[in-house]
Amino acid sequence: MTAVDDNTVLEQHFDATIEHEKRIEPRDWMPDKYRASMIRQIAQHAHSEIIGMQPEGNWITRAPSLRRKAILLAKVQDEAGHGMYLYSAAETLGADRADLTERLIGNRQKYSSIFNYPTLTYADVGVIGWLVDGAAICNQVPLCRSSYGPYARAMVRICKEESFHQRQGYELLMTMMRGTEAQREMVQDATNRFWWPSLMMFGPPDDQSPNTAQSMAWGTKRHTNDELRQRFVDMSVPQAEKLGVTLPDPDLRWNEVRGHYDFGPVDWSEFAEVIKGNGPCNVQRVAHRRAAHDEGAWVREAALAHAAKGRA
Ligand code: BYC
Repeated sequence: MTAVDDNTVLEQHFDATIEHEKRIEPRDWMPDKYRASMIRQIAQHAHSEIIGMQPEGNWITRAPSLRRKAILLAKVQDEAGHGMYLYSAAETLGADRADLTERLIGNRQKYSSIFNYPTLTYADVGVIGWLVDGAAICNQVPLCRSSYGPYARAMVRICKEESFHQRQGYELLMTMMRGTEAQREMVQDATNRFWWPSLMMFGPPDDQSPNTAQSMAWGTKRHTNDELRQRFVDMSVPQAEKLGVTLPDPDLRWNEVRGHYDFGPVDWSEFAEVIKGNGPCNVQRVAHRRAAHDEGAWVREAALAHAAKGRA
């Protein structure tokens, strides 16, 4: 058999695996483009978890009570854990973790746009739990069925923890809404600031999403960006009503015919600016990550020296 025949057989086996909804595992042959796309998707997700520690971490030292501080510390640590599983999942594809970090701090790989917005009050911690973790769950639960095995399995645990995060955010907001007028205003203000950026988390509209069609064909994406955005809006409206906050969209209304909520236009020019690096906090987020990486150099050196000594 020639090399060309070999490749055809491998490709047919890969296609059949995808068609039968079976998993691709690290030892399996996969097309180079599938490998590259999975590294891209997993790295962007891992970077989001790591950069996502910053906006909430900003409030750890100023949490309003010991209980809230313990909860927030645990949540931020969970995000670090998610980042670690995801970098490990990327390594199963041959990616190098140090190289991925270099790409993040060199602005050569993306992380979620949502983390480029500032957290101005403690209500932001609650709204991030409610809306940002809520959007993440909406996006990531279907990814538990990703065709790439290690990513799908990592997603199961991550989604369980994200669900818990979402509940803690909602509980914090419920408590604030039962508090003073000033606290209710803080919750409304945080909702106003985070609503539209949360809708942007799902990515560009389907007709402007270069990766969706191929990722759906490979089973590395199970729904389109617009489908998931709609699902999130439908899920959030009753939650906002129960909470007693108004979502900042005058066009939001139930559409009997579609069986979904209609909503107003997302400002895609703002999204484009944020992913280009021009959001309110992009520079600060990457600089902070770069400084932490530099300051941790001695720890990496010590760990490597210890490992080398163990082998000697
Ligand atoms: N921000 O063709 P498209 C979390 C990029 S939650 C920045 O639609 P795709 C957390 C996209 O990467 C957030 N960039 O892409 C939650 C692509 O650029 P590249 C992380 C975005 O891959 C709470 C280009 O735009 N979750 O971590 O089909 C607390 C065109 O887009 C964004 C995940 O990453 C955005 N919002 O779909 C703590 C889940 N949207 O890569 C942490 C896994 C799009 O070609 N990822 N882009 O340079 C996914 O599901 C998909 O990758 C996306 C994008 C839905 C994000």
